[in-house]
Amino acid sequence: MTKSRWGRGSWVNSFPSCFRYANCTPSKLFHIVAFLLYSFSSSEPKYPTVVPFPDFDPDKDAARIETAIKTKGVDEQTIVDILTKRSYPQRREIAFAYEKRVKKDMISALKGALSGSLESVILGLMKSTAQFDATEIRASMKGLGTDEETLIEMVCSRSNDELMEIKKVYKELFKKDLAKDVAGDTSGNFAKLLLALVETKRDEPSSVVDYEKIDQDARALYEAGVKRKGTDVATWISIMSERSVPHLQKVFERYKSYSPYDMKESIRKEVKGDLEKSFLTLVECFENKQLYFASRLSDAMKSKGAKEKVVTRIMVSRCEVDLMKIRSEFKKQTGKSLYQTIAEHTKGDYQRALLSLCGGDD
Ligand SMILES: [Ca+2]
Repeated sequence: MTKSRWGRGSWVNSFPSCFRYANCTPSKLFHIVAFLLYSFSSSEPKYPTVVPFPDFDPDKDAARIETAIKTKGVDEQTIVDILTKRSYPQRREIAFAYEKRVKKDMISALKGALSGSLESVILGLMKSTAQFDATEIRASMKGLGTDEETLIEMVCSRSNDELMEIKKVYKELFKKDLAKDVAGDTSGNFAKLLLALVETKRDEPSSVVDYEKIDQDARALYEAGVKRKGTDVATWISIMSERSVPHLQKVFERYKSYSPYDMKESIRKEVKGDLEKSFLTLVECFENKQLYFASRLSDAMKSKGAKEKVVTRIMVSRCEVDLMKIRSEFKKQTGKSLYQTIAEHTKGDYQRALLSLCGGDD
């Protein structure tokens, strides 16, 4: 078998030579390679609002943050302006430069200098997306009781690739197994559904459309739910946790030729409580994930006193993933831009941070 032109070996070997002529410093080259590897590491295309800062100088940024933290009353603006406009790898480099310079951990220093919702945003940004997600999931289960709303959002909206990364990071950070923690904190069919998702058995999207399987799955979903007395939840769980997203989109279309109710209406009729919310979140995300996040943001900001936790979580976790697309869904859905809505419903340095992550008005 011949090795593909884009095989790992040839790619890595040929890469430096093509840049040797472009007057590339080793550090610049490192950034280019890191960025390319980062971009290729996920199968899903990215639509970030936070991108690498072009004239990046970690030492200069670290020095400005040091001064901002030392300033009487803390210069929050400078901290916000720097950290919301750097990519995650750049923020890590700033933290490294800061520690080299100040001989103190930058995250602890930020923790001491900031408070409230602003602190949550900035400390959230100092984690990678997977670390942030894992930490949010952990927090939703820690202590007495469970924050099911958060748990459902996190587990049901994340792709298979994201969940695989979250599981890995969860183990690294907390020395615990995500599946075991979910099993210990939930029960019944709700637990079974979340566990099936955490098992990450979803098929990769295929270039071949299998119409027979689409029809079979649509009929199976109907026969397990609307057609029979009670609900065969196990069948719903296995189809919704194992099939690829493009396949499921076609299944839900086909479903309408069997059932007088579409999939979401069927879910509302058949199941209740956290199980209902989980299935609805799944179907909404299969259909249009960015619209789901846009609606969550809109609801959270409409509610009195803005549910800052939800707003922070979505803005921080999606700004380097798909926030640009969420912005356009938000505008389509509500008629108002996300930027304007944030400006109306939040205030102070927290608002400044969110607007900066939002990246612009639409
Ligand atoms: Ca039924």
